[in-house]
Order: sequence, then structure tokens, then C-alpha cells
Amino acid sequence: MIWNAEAECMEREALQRLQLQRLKETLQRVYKKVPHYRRRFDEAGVHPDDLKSIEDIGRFPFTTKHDLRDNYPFGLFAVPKKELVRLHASSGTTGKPVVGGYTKKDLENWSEMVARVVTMAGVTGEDTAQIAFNYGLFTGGFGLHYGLEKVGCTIVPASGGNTQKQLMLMQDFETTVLVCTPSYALHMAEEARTMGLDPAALPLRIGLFGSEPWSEGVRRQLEKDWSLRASDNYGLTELMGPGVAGECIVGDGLHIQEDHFFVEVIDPDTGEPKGYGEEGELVFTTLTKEGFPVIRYRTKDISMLTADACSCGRSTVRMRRVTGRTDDMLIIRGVNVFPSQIESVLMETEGVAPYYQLVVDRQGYMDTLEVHVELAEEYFQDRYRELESLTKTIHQQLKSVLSITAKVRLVEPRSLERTTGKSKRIIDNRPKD
Ligand code: DLL
Repeated sequence: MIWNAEAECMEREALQRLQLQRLKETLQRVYKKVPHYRRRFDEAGVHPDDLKSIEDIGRFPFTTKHDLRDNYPFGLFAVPKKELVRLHASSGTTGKPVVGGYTKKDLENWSEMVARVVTMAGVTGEDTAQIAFNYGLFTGGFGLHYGLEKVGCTIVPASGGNTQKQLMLMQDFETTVLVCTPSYALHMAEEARTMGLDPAALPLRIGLFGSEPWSEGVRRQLEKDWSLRASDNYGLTELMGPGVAGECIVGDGLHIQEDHFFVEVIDPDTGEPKGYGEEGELVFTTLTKEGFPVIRYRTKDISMLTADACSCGRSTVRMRRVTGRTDDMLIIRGVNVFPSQIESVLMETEGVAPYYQLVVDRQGYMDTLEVHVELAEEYFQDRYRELESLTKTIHQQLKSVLSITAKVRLVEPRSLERTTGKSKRIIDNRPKD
């Protein structure tokens, strides 16, 4: 089913006309209302009137997380605070959080976009959706909540954590849709088995997973564990939260809500534009946001776009699943390493659980990478003596994928930290230069 066929299946030409008109309005508005943008545009020698065609957006300066931090908390908002009806914030690992402010209209648009994304994934008003994202400043809980409510689902606002209770509710309320991070869904399945419950026997049929990178291997594992269809959805606080893009049931990339966001892909090093089918950093401009519009926001998320027709009938551009963030990329002895490459190797290796941690350090002038890999429980019990050969296999596979050597350390089942939200895979002990 398509939630809003008029918007999601629009002719490309009509969509581009709409985007151009909304881009013009947005640029004029931020120039008038947000001193930061006026200053930046003036410094770059561009004026909103210079935008004659969509391509002209390339003349306008990027916005980065630094700009958001420098203007913390409300400096980039385009309306007076009294017009805002909600604030959210992303925690981030360092410094001040990123704050999003929403007007009434922004919240209406947000729930509309989430309604589209969950409908794409196959959710209907008949479903019971258990939201195991945190409700709070994080956009995941409330964002999914209002979209699913708009679709007419029965919502179980469980929030994150308290896994045993989550599982009890799933059983008793006959939950059909699970909403959380992929890593929490893995953990919940593991916990279910510990409680003597077969997760695959529960009535779940769809998993709406997002908020962190996850591999095809993890998708297969989740689909097997829970006997459901695992669907990816993407978003970020800087743009709104979840609902920016989502996977339809064809499962070949995530449809971007292009009537609300203008997307570009750039080379993260040079800022030069990349074409369809070329990997790079996603950059978004909001087209309808009132409270907190952003211009050419550099997400640091690595993906690529395709405009090929999708058999679901939607005409929107799709982004490939995000493989990682430029700031998650490790540079080890000069080689770029993404945690997702390591996850892909591990997920193809029999005998290991989908939990791992990367410990980076420096010995003398030499960076070292140690991969802590958790053994699957069955493997640990049955085949203790084969562990050496398993270590060797992973070591060789990593070497061929990463082109550097990493030390592999197998660790006992259930010894790595579990998370109810986004997972933390990297421990970087190298001195900060
Ligand atoms: O994670 C919004 C969200 C909530 C999306 C629930 C989907 C579901 P932030 O906390 O601001 O917002 O984190 C945004 O998380 O820049 C990506 O690096 C990462 N991310 C989000 N969704 C995905 C995904 C929410 N599906 C940051 N795949 C983004 C990979 C994702 N990474």
C-alpha cells in the first residue's frame, strides 16, 4: 500500500518543479530569519535570488555539526520560540547535543512522513506496534509513535529497556510490529531464548529497524530469529528524526521523501558532487521545515543514490542502506576501515555471534586494531578445540577485506556489552593528536 500516492508517485518533472519552488522559499526565509545563514551566504557571495535552477544549490555553503553547536541551542531556528511546540535533541558522544525545534505544522509533516515510511514497510492499521525506542529527547520514540498512530495501529509505547517485560508484552498483547534499533532486536531475541521463549513463535511480522548502521547479515539474522520481515528506516535529529527515508517491500534501497528534503551526495574530502550510483556523503536541505530549516546539511553518512524506477510504483530517489559514518571511519596505518566491513565478514562466519567490538590502540608509532568477536553459544559448547582455526579464518577474511592485519580475540558468549539503543562498537585508545 502507498500512504500518499499523490506525493510518493509524483512525475519526476512535477517533483523537481515543486522542489525548486520550495528551495527558493526556504532560502529566502533563512536569509531573512536566521542571521547565521545571512552571514554565510553573504560571505560566500550568494543570494537566494541566485537560485534559478535546482543545480544552483551547489553555490550555497554547507552546514555542519559545528554550525549547529556554535548556535546552540536555538540560534538556527527560523521562528520565535513561542511558535515551537516541541523540542528534541540527539545525545551525541561529545559536547552539546543537537537540538531540533518543531512548530505544529512541522509535527504534522513529521507524522505524515513516518506514516508513509511505515506503510512502505507493510504496516497497516490492523497492526499492533511495540515501540522499544526510548521516549524522550531522542526522536525515535515519539517520531515513530505519531506516524504509527496516524496509520491507525494499536501502539504499545514500551520505550527502551526492561527486556523481559518487553517480551511479556509482546506475547500478551500479540505485538505484530517491533520498532527499535537492530542491535536491541538482536539482544531481545537472545534474551527470549534465555527465558525459554522461541522468538520466532511470537506473532511479530514486521521489524521497523533504524537509527544505526546494520548489515545484510544482521538483517538475515533478525529475520530468522524473529521470523519477520526486517525493514530499514533512516533519519536524523538535524532534519527531523525518523521518516526521512524508508524501505518499501521490494527492499532495494530506502525511498527518500523528496517533497520534504532535497538530497545530494558529495565527496566527503572535496565537497564535489557525486552522481547516481557513486558512493559519498549524504547532504540534505529541508524543504518544508518551519522551526528549524537546514541548508545543505552534511550528515557524515555514507551512501549512494539511485533514480532507477522501483517496482513498488513510488517515483522517489532511493538511497542505499547507510554503510557507516565518515566519523566512524577508522584510519589505521593509513587504511580506511569501516566497522560495517568488519561486521560483514563476521556475519558470514559460522560460529560467531553478531556482537563485536573494535579496540584501536597505538604501539610506538604503529596503530593496532584488535577485533573482539563473541562466540555463538552452541559453538562455544561443542567445538572448543576448533577455536584456533576459527580465529585464523576471521583473521584471514579481515585481511583480505581490509588490506591490513587485525588481531582477532574470541570472547565468551554474552561477554560484550548489550545495548537497548544504539550500539557502541569502537574503543579508540590512541592518543589524540
Ligand atoms: O537516529 C533518528 C531515527 C530514529 C532514525 C529511529 C530511524 C529510527 P539521531 O539520533 O540524530 O537520529 O541519529 C542520526 O543515526 O546520521 C545515522 O548516522 C544514524 N542512522 C539513523 N538511521 C539509520 C539507518 C536518529 N537506518 C544518525 N541506518 C544518522 C544507518 C542510521 N544509520
